[in-house]
Amino acid sequence: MSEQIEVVRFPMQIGGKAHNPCGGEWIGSLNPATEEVWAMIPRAGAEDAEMAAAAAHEALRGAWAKLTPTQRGALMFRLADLLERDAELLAQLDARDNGKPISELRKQYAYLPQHWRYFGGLVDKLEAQVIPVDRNGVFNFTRHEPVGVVLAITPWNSPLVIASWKIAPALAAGCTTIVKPSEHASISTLHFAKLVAEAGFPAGVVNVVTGYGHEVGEALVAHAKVAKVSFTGGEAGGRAVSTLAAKHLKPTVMELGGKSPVIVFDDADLDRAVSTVAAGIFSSSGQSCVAGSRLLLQAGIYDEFLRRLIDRARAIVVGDPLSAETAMGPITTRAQFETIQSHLFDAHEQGAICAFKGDRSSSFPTGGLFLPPHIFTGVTPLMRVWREEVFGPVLAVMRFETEAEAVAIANDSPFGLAAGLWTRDLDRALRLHKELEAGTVWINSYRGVSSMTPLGGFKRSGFGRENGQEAVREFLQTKSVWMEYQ
Ligand code: TXE
Repeated sequence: MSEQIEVVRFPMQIGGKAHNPCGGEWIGSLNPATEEVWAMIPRAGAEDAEMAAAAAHEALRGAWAKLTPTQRGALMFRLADLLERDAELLAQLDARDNGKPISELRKQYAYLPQHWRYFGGLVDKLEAQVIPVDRNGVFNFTRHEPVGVVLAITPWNSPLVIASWKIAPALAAGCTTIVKPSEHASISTLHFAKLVAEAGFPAGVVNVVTGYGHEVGEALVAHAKVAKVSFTGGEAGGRAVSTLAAKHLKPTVMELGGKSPVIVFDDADLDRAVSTVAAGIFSSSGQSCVAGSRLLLQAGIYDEFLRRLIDRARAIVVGDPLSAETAMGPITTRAQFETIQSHLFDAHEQGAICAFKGDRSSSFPTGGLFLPPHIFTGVTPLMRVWREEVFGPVLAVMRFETEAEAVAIANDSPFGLAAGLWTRDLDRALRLHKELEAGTVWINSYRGVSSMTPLGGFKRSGFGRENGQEAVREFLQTKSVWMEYQ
């Protein structure tokens, strides 16, 4: 803690200006690789929330609405250029703030400008309808209007990417925004807010307010000027936010994680499947909403697949997130680290067999929130490691015999975010993708995400969609206009 004197303070951005917390309090942001404070973020409260809501609301009917859609799109393109310019800086910030490996961050930030260009390109293509209503002398048409001020509440695992999944379509719809990033990883979003100002967006279009969920987060959710909330995070936070939003009759988009199954049939391309299954669970140290954390192997390939998967997992370098060779960095927060430890403890207690436990790179100094990859076999359907989201590098494996059995096991979960399917049999792929209860199904692939196609959950994984044109529709409301003539 003595290091705090050295660390940089990152102000919020409200109404186009740098803004320090009204209450004067700051939160230390920890580098999970060292568990030392490396930066300070504002601990915002109700007064800051009020200022952000006022700024966003003023811009909604004011400067933002006065621009033509094409002009709004042009600003989003300019922002994309700045994101391209600062991609390496943003990757470096996140690597320190949430511990994601730099190699993975560089890929994310190389793609992010394209995301902004996709939504910037949609702004002036939101066409509405002329409806031939069943009356004479009536001209009826629809308009798509922005829902209002959108609050984006984001988690720590991919802070700016997930914020962009929410803000870019909201801006494309003509909304203004307030982002409340996770208190554990706010820095890249705070830097992003500076780029928004540099791009020339009118003041108040994007505001970033940092602090704790139960403090400023709740103040923002309840605020009368906030029209809709888009949330990504855990089930407890999601339930608190959607309950509060419901109390104020506010709609929400919820992305709440999962326990996604990956089914590998005997006829699968094992080389591709093994490396993709490993990346699907161990990338980001398993701290990914779509992590493929339940592996179902058909009996004929079970032993061989497991052997190859263990070889693959053994080759994963766990260590310094800033090293280009690192494939797995630390767990982002101590609370999450301890949650994962409790899952590991319960897995052993409930009789699962730890078929593999990896090791961290010997070149990395001790300390930090590092956890190696774990693979459990001998898992049964009621075990916690099979049912609950671990959000860590922990894979649970089960054997199956038939197609019907695989689908039944896969669907026996309260979650429904994603599912993977490995087979060379086209008939089977076409049959089964419909059976799987998941918002995304990857066939002979896993974890592909694009700005252009919707992402979201079935069942308790959430509701509403991010990405694709559906994401813009989340932030539009339709007006029906009637004109009579003689
Ligand atoms: O997330 P939280 P946590 C899962 C994962 C993990 C668990 C908890 O299983 O173990 O969630 O993680 C804000 N009002 N995922 O506790 O609390 C909070 O400040 C307003 C899945 O870190 O859900 C942060 O900005 N805001 C996941 C955001 O919600 C509130 C990604 C997410 O934090 C709030 C991360 C409140 N009452 C964790 N409570 C995914 N879906 O990808 C919290 N927040």
